[in-house]
Amino acid sequence: MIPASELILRPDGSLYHLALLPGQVAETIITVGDPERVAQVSRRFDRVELRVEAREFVTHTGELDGRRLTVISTGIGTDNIDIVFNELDALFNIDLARREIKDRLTSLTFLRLGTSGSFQPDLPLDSFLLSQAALAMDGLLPFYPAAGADDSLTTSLAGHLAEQGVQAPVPLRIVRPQLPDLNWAAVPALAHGITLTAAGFYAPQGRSLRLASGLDPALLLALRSLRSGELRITNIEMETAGIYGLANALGHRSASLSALLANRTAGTFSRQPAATVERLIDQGLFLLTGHGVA
Ligand code: R1P
Ligand code: URA
Repeated sequence: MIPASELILRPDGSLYHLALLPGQVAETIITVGDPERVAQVSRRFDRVELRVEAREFVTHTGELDGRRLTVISTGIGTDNIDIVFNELDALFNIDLARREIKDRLTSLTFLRLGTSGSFQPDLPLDSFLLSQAALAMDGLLPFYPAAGADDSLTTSLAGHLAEQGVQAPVPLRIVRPQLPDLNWAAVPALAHGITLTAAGFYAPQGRSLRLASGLDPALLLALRSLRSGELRITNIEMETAGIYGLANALGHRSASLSALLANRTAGTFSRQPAATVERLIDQGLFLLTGHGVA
């Protein structure tokens, strides 16, 4: 039996942070960072059956073209991914009344629709990218031994950094997800790559405003020049490694689709971020349901 201090429930039996009850969430879940993006997604549903809001976690469940979908905001960062993924998994795979892990586990499908900064000069602003893998530079995954790592990619990264004579500020590992079986080829000009997940937006991504970033520019250059077959580090954001690691550990499928709003090599930012995010939502829903145009 899982004690009350570990699996915390509200008086109505819902989960402590997400305020959700079993049955309220679909097996296909879209995660977004920005709570306002939840309604932007669910506005496209044919009907919405549930709206719940708790802190930065806004959840809408509904249906589009006969497919039940949930969209939930995680807020920013992998610390929130820890909460969202554990509590969503508990909704399906723990008997909350008996506080016991169920015998039959449900495998969920996650699709992150988020924004990101391009890490390579040839990836244009306002284009879309599928994360084939994620490089964790945040700090969550060491707490989850079951998150695993892609040993070959992680070893080639370590070798590359050693060759360049640079060191990372935290231990680095690359995780590869079980991608959902979706028709990725239908998304026009979709780039693929390894997504770097950082512990913050400013110094941890190499940005300096009034405070100089302690991220070694030589490390950034070395990360940018890593090549492993077709793969390279393409973009930087704040959730994907947590999503991929926790989804793997819990037995779920996950994919992270990013709109590249900043180009960190050119120092530029999208002139149409809102329109680009709307297009990203259309693409995500097209992938999951076939609804709309790619
Ligand atoms: C930073 O501005 C936020 O934007 C990105 C980052 O991962 C971080 O959460 O994603 P979202 O647009 O989904 O929030
Ligand atoms: N989100 C990030 O985390 N970084 C960027 O540069 C853009 C969006």
